[in-house]
Amino acid sequence: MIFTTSLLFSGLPIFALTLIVWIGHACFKYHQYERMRVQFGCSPFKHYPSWDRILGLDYVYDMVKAIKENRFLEFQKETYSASGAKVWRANFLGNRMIYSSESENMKAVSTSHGDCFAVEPIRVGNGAITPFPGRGVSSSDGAKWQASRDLVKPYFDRAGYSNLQRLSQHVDRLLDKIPKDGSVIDMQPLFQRWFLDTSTDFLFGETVNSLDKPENQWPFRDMIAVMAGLRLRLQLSSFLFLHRDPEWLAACKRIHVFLDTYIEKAYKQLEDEKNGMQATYASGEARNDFLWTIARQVPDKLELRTQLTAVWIPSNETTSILMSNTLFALARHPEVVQKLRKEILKYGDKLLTFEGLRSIDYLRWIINESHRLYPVSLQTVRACVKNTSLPTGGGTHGKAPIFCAKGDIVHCNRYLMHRDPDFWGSDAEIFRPERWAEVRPLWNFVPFGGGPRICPAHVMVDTECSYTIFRILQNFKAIEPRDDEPYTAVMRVGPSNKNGCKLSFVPA
Ligand code: HEM
Ligand SMILES: *[C@@H]1O[C@H](CO)[C@@H](O)[C@H](O)[C@H]1NC(C)=O
Ligand SMILES: *[C@@H]1O[C@H](CO)[C@@H](O)[C@H](O)[C@H]1NC(C)=O
Ligand SMILES: *[C@H]1O[C@H](CO)[C@@H](O)[C@H](O)[C@H]1NC(C)=O
Repeated sequence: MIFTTSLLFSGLPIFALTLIVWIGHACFKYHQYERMRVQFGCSPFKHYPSWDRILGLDYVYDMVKAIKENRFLEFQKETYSASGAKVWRANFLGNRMIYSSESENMKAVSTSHGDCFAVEPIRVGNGAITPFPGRGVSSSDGAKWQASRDLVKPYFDRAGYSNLQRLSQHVDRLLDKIPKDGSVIDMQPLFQRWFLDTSTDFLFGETVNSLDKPENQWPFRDMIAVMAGLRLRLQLSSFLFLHRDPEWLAACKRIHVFLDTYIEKAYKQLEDEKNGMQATYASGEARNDFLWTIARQVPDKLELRTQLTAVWIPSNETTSILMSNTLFALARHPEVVQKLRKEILKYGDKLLTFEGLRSIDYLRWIINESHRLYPVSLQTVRACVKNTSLPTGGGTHGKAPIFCAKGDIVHCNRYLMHRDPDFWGSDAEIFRPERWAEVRPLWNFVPFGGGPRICPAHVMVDTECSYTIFRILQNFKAIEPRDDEPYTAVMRVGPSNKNGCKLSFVPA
């Protein structure tokens, strides 16, 4: 007892000294921050009303709780209304986080102020996605990013317009799996298998055909583990070193082995090509998949695997979720289905082409409306790498420029922007494709981001989605919802519906 008390007393001065130094340091940093803010001509802006302003533990706790309870989207809404602003900041484990649902800030981060922001510090710098993808197009900045972007761009520019022929066989298989007797089917897992099949076909030149052979779904299950791990790792940010996850590493390893099989085959075919043997698919058609397009420019196997994963990772849980959400909404709006079916029947049996699909306005409105209400990617997140300002969010009216310091992490929230009644009107929460007849939202609607880092797959995604919806409604005249649950987002890397998409179909 005497021992501990004396220890306590002898420890006290050191504790007090540490505290004083620490408080002094915090004051100094605050002072510097304020000085820079004024220098940049910026106004103060709101702080999230948390009681722990040092580590933000109450905020962290609330966020983790919301994710666990599948209330992350509601949490986003609540935090914005709690701070009473469209732009605010919070302390998250010692990092200053800026949250914005203003389109002007989204635009600045993505375009004009782009060089003040980076993704590497949040995706690679802290080890969040190493040992997974290394530095490819979605995880690098500067010259490395530009080189990777140049490497992958030509494929996507072409694929958006030209893959319908190959897409059709996957959609045929999907249509086969939809019951014709009206029995209930959950479309979400079916779309996931469909997407795994199309994306392995387009990216690696060979489909895993999981629609016919569900046991081939394992990369999909490993990817779920990888993505779920990733989300946690991204959230943990600077505390990542505390987190060890052998399961996650094992899933990463299996995915690597999976990719290496394709890579080795591509290298082998490149060798054969030198000897005059053209690389073809089983059908006899010349190879033109993503891997094949980039393999000849990337002779290093590790680098090639990195470039592949950096494209494969952001593709995960995207197109499939977009399609599932679209059908979820369609099933609940029979009048929209009937109107769309009229357009589809009007198109008739003509060969379905990219231009043909683009000519059906109502189909495009529906897909935009689905992107708007259920954005597959919730936010654009960037680390600030150079002191700068953002155009709006400060001052008494929340419209003055705000200061963004090096090290701050900016979150531009798409979900709230897409449902902002100030822009979309009082029916912002309602699925109403007709609104696209008038509205021209520019930066208020950015499902794929914008500027130089816009999703390179955006044309391909919308083509695949319109094609598939077209084919489904060509074959079925009505879609009925078969569960009463509301859309409940569960978070992996993006949100997907916890209850899936249970429907029944009426054949045409
Ligand atoms: C519904 C489908 C999809 C949506 C909504 C979507 C959305 C996005 C968004 C918002 C970004 C970030 C843009 C930014 O940081 O400003 C992005 C980046 C990216 N997406 Fe997609 N995406 C989808 C599907 C895909 C698919 C299928 C692929 C690949 C096959 C893909 C590949 C990429 C890549 C490689 C990047 C990184 C680009 C860069 O940093 O330069 N995406 N996507
Ligand atoms: C950036 O702003 C911080 C204040 O947050 C300041 O301490 C630092 O000196 C500034 N850096 C530059 C290069 O001006
Ligand atoms: C759908 O949204 C995109 C932006 O992603 C826009 O360019 C396009 O005009 C919209 N389509 C229609 C038919 O309004
Ligand atoms: C990726 O993993 C997700 C689960 O998060 C799964 O739904 C999807 O099929 C996978 N897709 C690809 C192309 O790997």
